[in-house]
Amino acid sequence: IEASIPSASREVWQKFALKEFVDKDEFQQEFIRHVETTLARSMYNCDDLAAYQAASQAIRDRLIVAWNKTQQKHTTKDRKRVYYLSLEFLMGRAMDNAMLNAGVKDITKQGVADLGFNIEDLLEQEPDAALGNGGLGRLAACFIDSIASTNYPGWGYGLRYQYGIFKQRIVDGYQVESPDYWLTFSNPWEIPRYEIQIDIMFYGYTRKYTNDDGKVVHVWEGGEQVQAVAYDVPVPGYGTETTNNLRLWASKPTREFDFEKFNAGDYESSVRESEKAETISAVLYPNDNFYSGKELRLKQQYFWVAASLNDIVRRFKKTHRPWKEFPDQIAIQLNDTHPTLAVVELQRILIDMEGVQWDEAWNIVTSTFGYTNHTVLPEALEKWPVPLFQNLLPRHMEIIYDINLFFLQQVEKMFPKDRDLLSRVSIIEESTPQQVRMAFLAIIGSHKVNGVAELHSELIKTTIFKDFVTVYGPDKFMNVTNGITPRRWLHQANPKLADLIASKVGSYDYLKDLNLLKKIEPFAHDSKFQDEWVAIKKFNKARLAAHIKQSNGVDVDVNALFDVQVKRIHEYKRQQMNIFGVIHRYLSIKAMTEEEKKEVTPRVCIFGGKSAPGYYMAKTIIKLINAVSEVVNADADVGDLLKVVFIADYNVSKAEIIIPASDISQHISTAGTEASGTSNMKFVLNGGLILGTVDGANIEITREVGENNIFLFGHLAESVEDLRHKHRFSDVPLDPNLAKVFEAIESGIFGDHSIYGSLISSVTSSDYYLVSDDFQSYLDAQKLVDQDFKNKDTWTSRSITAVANMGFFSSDRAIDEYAESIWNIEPITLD
Ligand code: GL4
Repeated sequence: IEASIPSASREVWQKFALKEFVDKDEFQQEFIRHVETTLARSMYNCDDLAAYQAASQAIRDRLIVAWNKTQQKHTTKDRKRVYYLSLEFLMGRAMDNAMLNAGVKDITKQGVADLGFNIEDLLEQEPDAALGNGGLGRLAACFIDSIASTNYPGWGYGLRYQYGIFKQRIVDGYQVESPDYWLTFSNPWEIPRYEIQIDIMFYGYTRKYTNDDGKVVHVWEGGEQVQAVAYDVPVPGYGTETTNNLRLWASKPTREFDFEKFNAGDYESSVRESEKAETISAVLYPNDNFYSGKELRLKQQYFWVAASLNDIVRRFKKTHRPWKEFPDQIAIQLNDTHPTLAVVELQRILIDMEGVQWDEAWNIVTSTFGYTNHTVLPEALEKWPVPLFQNLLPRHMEIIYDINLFFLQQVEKMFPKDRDLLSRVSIIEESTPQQVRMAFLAIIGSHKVNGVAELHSELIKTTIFKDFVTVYGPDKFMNVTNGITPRRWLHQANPKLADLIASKVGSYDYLKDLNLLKKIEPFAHDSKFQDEWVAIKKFNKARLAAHIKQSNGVDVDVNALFDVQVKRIHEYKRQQMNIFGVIHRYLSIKAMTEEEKKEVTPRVCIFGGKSAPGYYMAKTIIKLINAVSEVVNADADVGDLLKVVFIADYNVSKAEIIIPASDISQHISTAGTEASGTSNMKFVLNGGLILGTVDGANIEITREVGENNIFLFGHLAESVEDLRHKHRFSDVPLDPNLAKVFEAIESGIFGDHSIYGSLISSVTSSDYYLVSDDFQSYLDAQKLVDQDFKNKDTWTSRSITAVANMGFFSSDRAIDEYAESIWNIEPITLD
């Protein structure tokens, strides 16, 4: 929109330009203004919810001022930007993060206190923005925090789901889902951009004709139309003015109403048709590491990708640069294969709409995109049936056939007559029906492909993408180990520990340069420092204990070892092994004399996590955990020696309470299955030690913190295939301790054992996840944990040493690596 104010009038604008509040008085003035005008309330009817809303409005206004400055600066600097395309942004709450990053928490806290409110109560009013499933979505949230905090010009693009990940309740031990309608009280953290509306088309047909210049022109027309409306969420960097943008798209009916139907007197159905448009962005698919080929999901993907690219291209065209400079101005990162259609959409825009020649266009496309792979699990790899694809996106299907043809010609030239290779690398899988392999399309359409931890990046080169290493050589494939933002996962979640660390580092600079944590290592054996460290852990455990009391009605002893496994429930993550281990512990305690019991390290085993609604085995695991919990917690023979708790509805806000309270956390996936894991990093950063397998980022954590400060067990990734092969051809030799656990379950002590039949037989018949193979090694590692926890001083020094060496796992480091080796962008500082 060209609506710039003439210079003569600008003085008035500048005179009254909004400023960010800098002290308590200014905050309070803004707060009251919002109570009285935005909310139309007063001091006579301002409850916590209203106070939360007014405070967030005040803080939001402040962010918008910084946001405007940032966007103006980035536009005038006119340098290369990155766009992070992710179908999931698991943001959690915004208010505390905004205050801390903008450095106004103390002002706000005091400000609301004077007005009769407690900041903690206000923070509790905010619903989580839960627009993601698990690690992949939370990684995107950490990454945009880091992009802003390190002053890179970058935007996130996602979908504004009206329903985030479902809410989980436990009824009779089972998971029950209910919708997460998070926008009930409106969302103060978003700015609707009703003026940014983009038409998106589906279905229809294609045709081609030869124009006056003799050129063949392809057109796509006649389909269903919907509109994309932008909602902007400001993303404030920590300790910097840089405030970037997260643009989320919502679907709306087009203004093009079906007048034909309307005039024919069918008013109702013409309205109904247009209302269907809204369902596109209505709900997040609740699967993690699992592909389910629903047409609406593909519609979501295209809707979001087409809106985002239209926006990016429109911005580029305003600079009047030639197309070949597109990749000098723009980098686009594909968070998994979900946005892979962007490759095809950009090629379509260039060749069909902008008249760029195929080869030049394809060069631009591949120089623009980078693709991050987040899983090797076969059931997670996206493949769309050609008939479905063709029907929804006919022109894109044609372009994919062409991309594939040119690619296969190139392969054929390099490896003549290798028909097998051609069929293995083809974007089209020759099954019935044929399928579009999205990961292959993403590789072919990008200049770099990365995995998310060292082992995972090696595995993609030697397994699922092996043939592409043959074709492109190894340099196209690289590793960028994941990271986490220390702002949310230390400063916000564990303020007392953050303060203690700052007292030794000398400042809070370590929150921007996490390697400075090294400075606390000399205090690992300092008894005063240790005492403070332990007191903070105890405080955090008490905070969690209070939560557990409130939600589960269970009393837990803060002196017990808190053993935590919180993450999506999945067979590959092996919560079943954990609960089998808990049963083994329970049986052992039951068999002890009173004298022997005195030697036991008391434990609280804490579980949390959601199962995909259709994942039967994961739901059975949740039921077993709850069944065991009921029996164990009520058993007077056991008392405080063992408690088992399943915390319902695990989400970002609960993670902020749970993670700082752990002594041990479990990251026990079958080796080679967990691409990285990121909660492992969060737990260690908060002074918890890990019990884990040699998998994902556990390996690099071990390298950084030292083998003495982590409990590793289990078979290595390299032996997994052999073991699975053996299981296929002979009986699984059942671990004797596991056999006892199964006997106990089958005896009915945890209720109707028939419920767990399939869970047990998955181990006894094929044991794909090697639960039995790893069980003894797991129990041994647990025994070591029990012993070591008794030696408090050593435990504490290990905890301090581990934290001191976690600098590498800042998402700032990960973002610097992406910026340098994939995006080729540089930071822009505001002044
Ligand atoms: C995941 C991986 O499972 C997880 O290990 C990784 O940490 C995360 C972010 O890279 O991505 N892949 C999928 S799919 N969901 C995930 O959480």
